[in-house]
Amino acid sequence: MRIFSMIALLVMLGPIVSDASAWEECSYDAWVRVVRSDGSYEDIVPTSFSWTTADTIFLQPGDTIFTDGVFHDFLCTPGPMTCTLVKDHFYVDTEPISWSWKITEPGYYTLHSSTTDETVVLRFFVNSAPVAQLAARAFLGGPFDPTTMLMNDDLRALDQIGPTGNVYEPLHGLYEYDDRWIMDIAVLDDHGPNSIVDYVHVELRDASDPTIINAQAVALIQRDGDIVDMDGVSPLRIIIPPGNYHVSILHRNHLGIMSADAIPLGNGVASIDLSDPNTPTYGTTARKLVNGAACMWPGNARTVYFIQAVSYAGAYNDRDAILARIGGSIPTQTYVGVHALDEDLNMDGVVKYTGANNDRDLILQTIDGTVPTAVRTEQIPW
Ligand SMILES: [Ca+2]
Ligand SMILES: [Ca+2]
Ligand SMILES: [Ca+2]
Repeated sequence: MRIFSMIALLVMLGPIVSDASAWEECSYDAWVRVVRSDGSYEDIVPTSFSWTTADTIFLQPGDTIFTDGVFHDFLCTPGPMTCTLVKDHFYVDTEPISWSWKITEPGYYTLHSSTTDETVVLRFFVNSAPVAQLAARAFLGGPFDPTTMLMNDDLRALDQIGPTGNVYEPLHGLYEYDDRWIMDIAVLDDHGPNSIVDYVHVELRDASDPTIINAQAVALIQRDGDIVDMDGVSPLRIIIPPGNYHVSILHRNHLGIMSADAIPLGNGVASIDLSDPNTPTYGTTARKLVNGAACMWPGNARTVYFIQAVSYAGAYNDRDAILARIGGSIPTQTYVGVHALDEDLNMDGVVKYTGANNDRDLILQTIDGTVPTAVRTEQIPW
């Protein structure tokens, strides 16, 4: 959890105000407008310059606070906002001075106002960021072994997993890359069934309109299916206001899944086991049943933005991606990458088109084998 130190932004009124009427004038003239990244806004007018008055709002990067008033001086201390002077009217009390404050860290911001004899002070406090903890579980069908009921961790053992979560493009649109998604390399040591298999991508989606992605994070998945934070053991921490959310699990070469239900997040650790066939998922046959375990469908060797699918033939098919990776003409060729490769569908560290443990067969299994033109589409709403 990130806890920010208190930040104080001081707004000082002109030096000549020392009687009660001046405070009234100031409180009347001053306003604070919060403009959201989507362009919507709300005004927060301090109703009383007293420490008992506080407005608390959740702000994210992209949001901006504008202040306007008869203030004549500012002090901006380094913190989770950057400030920019928009319009400066030093020593002119009759016209407002405008500043904008760009939010650079998500969190609950509390505005307090107060006065001293000659100074109006507006202070923005940043509380600890609202962090939901999620203990989710899922299986990736490609590396899943039905005899051990664990996933293989060959990519980890072969040193093909890098220490940064920025290993692949976002699957469902843009996300802000975050320094949090870097791990200590010791996380990739052998931890038995808790060893790391790969990165996954977790989305929290809106309870009433699950096409809306409210928050997303990079996470790690252990051999036994636990989805954990960058320390390799803890429940995933996601910055989001408390509420109910659908949970989506995405992986770079599997079809993503989303919980059918919105689950409460924000108080304590929320759990959801999407490897349990009894936990309902959105859509139809969103997972592959293997020996009683519900696995994410493997075979997405080629990612096409937004609508993920596994196909064997036709435009952007996944089979051709494997063929191209091994050189394009000799099917018995194999390819061993330095880093994890999307075409390595069973995640054993080798891209293989034919023969034992080849990657191509997983595509056929996912599209049900008999009709090569069949396509399996990810069951996540758009
Ligand atoms: Ca575990
Ligand atoms: Ca595909
Ligand atoms: Ca492989």
